Amino acid sequence: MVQSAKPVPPTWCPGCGDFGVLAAVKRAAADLKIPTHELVLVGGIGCSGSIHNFLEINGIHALHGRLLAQAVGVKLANPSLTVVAAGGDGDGYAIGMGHFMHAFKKNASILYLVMNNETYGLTKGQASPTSQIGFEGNVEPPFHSILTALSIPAPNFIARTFSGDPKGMTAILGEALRFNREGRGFAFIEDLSPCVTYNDTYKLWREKVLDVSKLPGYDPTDRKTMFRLCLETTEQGRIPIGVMHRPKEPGHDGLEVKLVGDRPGPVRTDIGLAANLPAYEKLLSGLS
Ligand SMILES: Cc1ncc(C[n+]2csc(CCOP(=O)(O)OP(=O)(O)O)c2C)c(N)n1
Ligand code: SF4
Ligand SMILES: [Mg+2]
Repeated sequence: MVQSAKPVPPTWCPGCGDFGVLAAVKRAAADLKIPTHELVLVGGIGCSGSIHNFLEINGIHALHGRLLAQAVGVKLANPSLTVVAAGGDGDGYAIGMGHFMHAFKKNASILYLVMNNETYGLTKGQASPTSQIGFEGNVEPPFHSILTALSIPAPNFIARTFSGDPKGMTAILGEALRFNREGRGFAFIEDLSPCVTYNDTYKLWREKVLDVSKLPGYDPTDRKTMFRLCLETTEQGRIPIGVMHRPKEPGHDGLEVKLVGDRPGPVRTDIGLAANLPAYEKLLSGLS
């Protein structure tokens, strides 16, 4: 019998924005009727990265900043799984930055969910790559994941959500998971998820978030327009949220399609001697 892992109660501080993400993942997966044992969540290192422990699914606690490599590996091994990588802004945009950039290019059909609280929550509130100038002595301008994502010319699904808007978040998460399950490639969602203990931004973010779909000229199939809208709203001191890129092309561009093709993936492949001996002998005869 195929089984999912048993969840434990969340260990997060009461009010942590990550609770909103947990609820949205549960709702979106239920709406899409994804069997729990077919949903795999690869968690990063950080408060956010423990999310898989609180869900009745199968999960892996990855190395810090290496969750994308592991999530892509799971998808390649068994393309029939729905795979979500979930972690923090420190995990994804500091130690994991190299993997972050290449994930858009590789375009495997997995969802990368970053819970951005503009701090290293688990290690007690130090500045992270998305921290504002002045936070805990930070002197660097914050990293903008959406502008970076939009600058990479690959047919990815790109969005930003806010834990203070659970309905909007659930809808976008559902769309991203559908995109993955149709084998259309990589989906990236940055959720603005306040850390109530070390950087309580709920009130500020509620005032600043701006749903880009309400702006004149909004067109998520047009990368240039969306880059301009995001840049302009950010320069005006607002925080753009919503779907930022929804590729026009219906194609199958995922990495597993390129590498695994029509085969079922190593997990479902017969690796026994009898099934593979003829191919092995053919290979050897070609070498003589
Ligand atoms: C290789 C390595 N370096 C550093 C750490 C220490 N460390 C644990 S979590 C973390 C950052 C957590 O911040 P973030 O990814 O934003 O997650 P959050 O706790 O805010 O959800 C760091 C630096 C580690 N566990 N492993
Ligand atoms: S320290 Fe911050 S990020 Fe971590 S559980 Fe508490 S509120 Fe959430
Ligand atoms: Mg963080």
